[in-house]
Amino acid sequence: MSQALIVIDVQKDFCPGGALAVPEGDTIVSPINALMADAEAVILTQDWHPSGHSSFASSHAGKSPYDMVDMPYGPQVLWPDHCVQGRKGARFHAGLQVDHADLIIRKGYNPQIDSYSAFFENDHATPTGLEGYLKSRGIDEVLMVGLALDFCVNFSAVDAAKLGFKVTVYQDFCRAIDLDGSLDAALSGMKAAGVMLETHNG
Ligand code: VGL
Ligand code: ZN
Repeated sequence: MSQALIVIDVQKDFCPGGALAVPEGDTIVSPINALMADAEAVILTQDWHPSGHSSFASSHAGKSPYDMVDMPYGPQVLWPDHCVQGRKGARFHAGLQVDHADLIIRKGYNPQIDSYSAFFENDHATPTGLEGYLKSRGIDEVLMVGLALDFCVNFSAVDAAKLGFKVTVYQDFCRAIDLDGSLDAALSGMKAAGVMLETHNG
């Protein structure tokens, strides 16, 4: 079996001081660096939205961050503007050793649709290309870490399991946003999908 480490969205805007800060998001950077140093294959994802993206509350009159809206592809949380293409907040955390990466996959660049998952946009149909990349490299097993556990890690892990990959998430190498019970829902959804939730240092 060939395994890839997929590091989800360890970007400035998801760390303390960022536009959509995940509590303690920066504490996972050093442990992830150590994990990357020993991995067979390393893929980083980068949330990468055009300004005025439809997932931003600022793009919807009268709406505030964390309100819900109905999009053609289903319900969508509205976020503060974050990870805008080319801006500082979209950069990887400065301590992340990006030189370890074989591939950096960007997502969320389509103005009309959000993309939490590293594999599909939020319509669950438009592929990012990552499935083909992994399969053509002969990778059948993925280990996922990063931000945020209840959104992008969750969607990526569930999609990977549905696509037939063996999936492990190291929970202690992730941090969550935890919006209205989203963390508990994500943990049970991942378990139901066959994702193995593990603690690496525990
Ligand atoms: C994410 C909300 C919006 C994430 C990305 O990386 O979990 N969450 N965009
Ligand atoms: Zn985003």
